[in-house]
Amino acid sequence: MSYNKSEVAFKEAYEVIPGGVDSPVRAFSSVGGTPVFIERGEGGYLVDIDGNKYIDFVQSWGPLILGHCDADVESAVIEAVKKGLSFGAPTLTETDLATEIVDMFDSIEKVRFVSSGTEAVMSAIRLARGYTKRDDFIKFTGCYHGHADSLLVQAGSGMATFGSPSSPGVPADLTKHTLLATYNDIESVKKCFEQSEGGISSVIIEPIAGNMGLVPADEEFLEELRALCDEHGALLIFDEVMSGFRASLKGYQGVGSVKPDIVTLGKVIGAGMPVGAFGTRKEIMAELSPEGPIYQAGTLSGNPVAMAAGLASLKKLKSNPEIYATLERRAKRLMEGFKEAADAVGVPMVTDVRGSMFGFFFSDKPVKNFDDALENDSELFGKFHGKMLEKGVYLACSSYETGFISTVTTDEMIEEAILAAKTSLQELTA
Ligand code: KE4
Repeated sequence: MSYNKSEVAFKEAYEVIPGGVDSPVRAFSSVGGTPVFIERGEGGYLVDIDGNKYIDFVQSWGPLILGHCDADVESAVIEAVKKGLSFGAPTLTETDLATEIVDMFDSIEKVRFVSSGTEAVMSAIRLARGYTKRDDFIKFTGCYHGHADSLLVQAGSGMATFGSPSSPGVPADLTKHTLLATYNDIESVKKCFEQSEGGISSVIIEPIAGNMGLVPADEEFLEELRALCDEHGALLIFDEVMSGFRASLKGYQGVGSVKPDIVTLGKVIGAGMPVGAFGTRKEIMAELSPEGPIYQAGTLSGNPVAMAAGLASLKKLKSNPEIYATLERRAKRLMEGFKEAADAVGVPMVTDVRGSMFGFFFSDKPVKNFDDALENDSELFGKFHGKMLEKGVYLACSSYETGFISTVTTDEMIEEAILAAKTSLQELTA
């Protein structure tokens, strides 16, 4: 494959955009090489500006569950565009999409739309703080919830559970109320509750973590988390920006039984357009402006074109819920094939699947938390990523991301990717 045009494009982009990209992970920093610049999507494929075609397992980091240029989503967007791009006033489509989400998520009675997952999480944290009148909240190392200041934290010093900024530009004052616990470790959560002087407003977790690789939480751990929140009067926030409509039609709640208080959503509900959302029961949402005192706003929140895209996408998924069984079967077949490829050359690999989400680590031990994930052979992952790209398979460009199957990822594409994995690993271990 030739990447000449992408190499030139990357240099040009670098002159006017930091790192040449508008979101850091896209720069291929952790896998090496030049990020390919995309010309267009075609169903389950991406085509780059050099004309190379790839089976797309990234799908814009989750949103494109129906694949690229889905006819129904496209016509809904075009119809909406012809009426205008934005009004800054209520539209019926917002109510329609909100109704779909309320119908699908038992724990959501009312929902507010925003323009990104970051905004959804930032607003949910504020809502929980305002509702409980407490400032501290708990997050888990390895979970990513967007780039709002109080969520950019890393483990503090020593035994302290209080986070310190993980990025320059984030004042310590803005992370001193963020406590860090270990995923799947309930004792670490209890410690946070004990160390919080003012009390915990919320515990936020990805119930199916997709930002340290795919690492689902143990059901028993989530049950204990629910009980702890109830005991202390803290709100449990499930960040389903990624897992919502990806693990099942109801996200985690379609495959697990623990009920959160607040849910954050994004990605699939915009079908590729900028949409985030957060929702919970009415008595909590009543605290949100303009009903209540907790402020939250957005010029393009509930944008009618984005709403039309999301509504068409959700309606299509809702009309065909059995598609999730097919998505999961294909994800399992892909991971089975990757595991066969690794076993054939004596390379350790662990894999996992939840609905249309899949993940694999070059590691010989089960991954239950971020420290486990960090033990994977990310150098081998980088080389594998490059080989697969050459063979026309577009995987997430980091060991700490999740892969996705779309409704237009066919069995043939799955087998093609498995063959590419086999030859790539043979070449890498020869
Ligand atoms: P956005 O602000 O990027 O729309 O959403 C933030 C977010 C919140 N919560 C979860 C569980 C998420 O996965 C995300 C964003 N996911 C990453 C992919 N791991 C977006 C890709 C990127 O940062 O470019």
